[in-house]
Amino acid sequence: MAIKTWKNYIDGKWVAAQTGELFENINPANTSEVVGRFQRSGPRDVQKAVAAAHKAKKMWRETPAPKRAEILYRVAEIMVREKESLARDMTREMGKILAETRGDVQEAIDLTYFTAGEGRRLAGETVPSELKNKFCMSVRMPVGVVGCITPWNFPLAIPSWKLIPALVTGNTAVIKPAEDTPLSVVNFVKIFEQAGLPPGVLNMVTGTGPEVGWPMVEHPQVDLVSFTGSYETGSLIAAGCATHMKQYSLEMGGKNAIIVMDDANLDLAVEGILFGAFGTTGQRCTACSRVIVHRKVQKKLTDMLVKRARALKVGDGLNEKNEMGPLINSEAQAKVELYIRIGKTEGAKMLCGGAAAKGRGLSKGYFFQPTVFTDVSPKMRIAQEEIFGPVVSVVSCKNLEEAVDIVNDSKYGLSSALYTQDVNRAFQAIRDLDTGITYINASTIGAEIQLPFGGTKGTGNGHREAGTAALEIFTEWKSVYIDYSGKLQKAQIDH
Ligand code: UN1
Repeated sequence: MAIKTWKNYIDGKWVAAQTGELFENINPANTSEVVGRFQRSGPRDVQKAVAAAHKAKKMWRETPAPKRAEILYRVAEIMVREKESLARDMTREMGKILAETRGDVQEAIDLTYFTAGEGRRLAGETVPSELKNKFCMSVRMPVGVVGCITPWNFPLAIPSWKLIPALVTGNTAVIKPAEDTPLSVVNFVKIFEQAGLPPGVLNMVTGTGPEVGWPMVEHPQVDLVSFTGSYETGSLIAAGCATHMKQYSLEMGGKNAIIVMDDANLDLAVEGILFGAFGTTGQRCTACSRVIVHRKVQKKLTDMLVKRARALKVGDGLNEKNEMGPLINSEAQAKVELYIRIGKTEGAKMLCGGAAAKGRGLSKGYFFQPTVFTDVSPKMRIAQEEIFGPVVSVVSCKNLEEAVDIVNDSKYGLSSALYTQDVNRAFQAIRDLDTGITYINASTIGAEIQLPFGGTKGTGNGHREAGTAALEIFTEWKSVYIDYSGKLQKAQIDH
């Protein structure tokens, strides 16, 4: 099959990068397959895209929000129709199994239907004035041009978390997809085009962080940068945005934990740990990478877990029989291998996994065995640092208070979970776990789009995506005072 070359999307046209350079998108399950060629763009392409977004700003913010939303509803409808091919392209470019890529597309569909509803809400407040014959209200205004920098682990869902609320609230946007998953964003952009989004409202520039992402951060006409990715890149972006005094929202790492108490339904807990630790090959910001288990049930739980982890079918995500796909690329594999060595050196006990997965059909991909470490102490690096691979560390605890302290002893605060039958303990944990998301008797993953998504501490900068919380990122409040008294009235001073 001929390898396709994809272009950038600027001002409603598909255009080649000014650099004249391309990069290849490789299937991580079969590295001899090139999924497509994409523009390796540079700062001049970013300039063109931002200029188009800037030019479209006035027209788009003056388009009534319900009309903007109508286009987005069409986007959702097209995604419903194309769900299967979107999922297949996604599995080819990033490896997660089809069940999960279908879920990723579904998350984008749900988010789009839900958030497009804001077109007829976008509620502000009306409040009384302290003065006679004066009317007060607040309304939401767009921020301007939004620069979106998106990751490869949720190639469609996360771009939708940014683009849909940005566009329904009247912003225009430039998106830079992760180098590992540009095809899913190209597919998304084609859907916006088909749905009738006017030129310039959404622009896409593919390429690397330093060559495309950074020029977006530095560009004076980008008013807001919305980023999901690593803590290290996030702090660079924060510093860049601070220097240029622009707004930013960051969604970064996690070191998410599942607590299993001695009264827990262990079968259910094991299901949750498997889904959390090995779903998406552990490459989610919400992945379960620590299990904090009550010492009374530690042996039983780890035995059950290891048995199931060993039995997981690793392989190409396009084959529906497989339960876990490959890692994203060779750097990811090297990083996971490094943490396996670190865990061993630190004295943790590896119960299964720890190496590349071998076997029929696995030689050409970045497949890795599901790995379980036990006898992990909370301060070990494997219990503190984000690994982003199929590795879970089991730490024992003597009671819930200690478990909560261990969970909270982390620079991140994205997601946490507790398995218990005791409603009192559950509520205590909900109060005390310092994370943006807490699950009771469910895994650390499985966020729904109508609720805020994000975390505390090093996971973000205080913002939340999805739900109605996303509006706080993508709009500016404007307070409006209408004085119909016919005279000069002074607040406070007239008191
Ligand atoms: C992420 O981990 O990067 O709850 C996003 C979940 C998904 C979203 C995760 N719905 O795991």
